Amino acid sequence: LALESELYYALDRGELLLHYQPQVSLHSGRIIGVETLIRWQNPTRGLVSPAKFIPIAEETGLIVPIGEWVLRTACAQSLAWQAQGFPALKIAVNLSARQFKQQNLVETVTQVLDATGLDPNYLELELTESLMVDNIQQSINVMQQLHNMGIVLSVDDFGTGYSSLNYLKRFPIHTLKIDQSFVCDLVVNSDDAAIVDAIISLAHSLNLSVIAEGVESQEQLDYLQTKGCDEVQGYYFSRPLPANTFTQLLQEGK
Ligand code: G
Ligand code: G
Ligand code: MN
Ligand code: NA
Repeated sequence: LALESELYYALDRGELLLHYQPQVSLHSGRIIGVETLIRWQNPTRGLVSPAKFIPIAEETGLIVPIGEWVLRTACAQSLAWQAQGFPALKIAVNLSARQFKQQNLVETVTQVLDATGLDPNYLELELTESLMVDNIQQSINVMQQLHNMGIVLSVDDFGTGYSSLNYLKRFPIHTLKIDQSFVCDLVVNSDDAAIVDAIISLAHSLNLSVIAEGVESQEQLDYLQTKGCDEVQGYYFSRPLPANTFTQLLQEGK
């Protein structure tokens, strides 16, 4: 069977699952958020990377039901952690272009929040730059509605897309996520270091919060801390984990 048709059944067959990666505040040193990352456990193919199947899901439109499942499952999981007595964490969910352009996106998100009972202030939606600048006025409109609901919006992979600083000012954005490609060689490559510095300064000048992705070493962490980066995320703290393993991580931090 082609990957595409297998993906079609994956959701029904319960082959899709979510991993969760902690986001750590550099101000408090505590876990304050979690990014939701989808995985596909296929019986014959094994673990299929989202880098491989998300583009197919986008092309076929399967991303719409899949994305809705991700959103619902992540919100429910977040609430389950709160019910277990852990401090409330913001839960970040990646939105792809196709989802963002759905006429009923705001309605879908509203329904999921109503159904799960999650406080919208704890939901963060990650958007990419290219997705936002495709139809500026429409994007601002949708983002403004989500923002008005209390949902937090962040720009994922920041610096790799079309960064128009003019648009950035007009979008109701809360956080810039520095792409991991800049963090990777931060310590050895002065260009990358300069870019990271610039993104942190830019974010703070615009009153935005900034999180660095792909942090794998103490040296990277030290650098980011010195430069005033607000949050970090990466293998240095934890890989993306299944829900039960993430629960253990929260338990250890208690
Ligand atoms: O976790 P990993 O590095 O394998 O993710 C690869 C890519 O897949 C990343 O760009 C990530 O943003 C994307 N991705 C992971 N989970 C989701 C999801 O639930 N929805 C969408 N649209 N993209 C996701
Ligand atoms: O596009 P997005 O930023 O959502 O994708 C995040 C991707 O980065 C996920 O696939 C996730 O598994 C991966 N990731 C998370 N932390 C690290 C890290 O420290 N190093 C590397 N190389 N990848 C990471
Ligand atoms: Mn992301
Ligand atoms: Na990213």
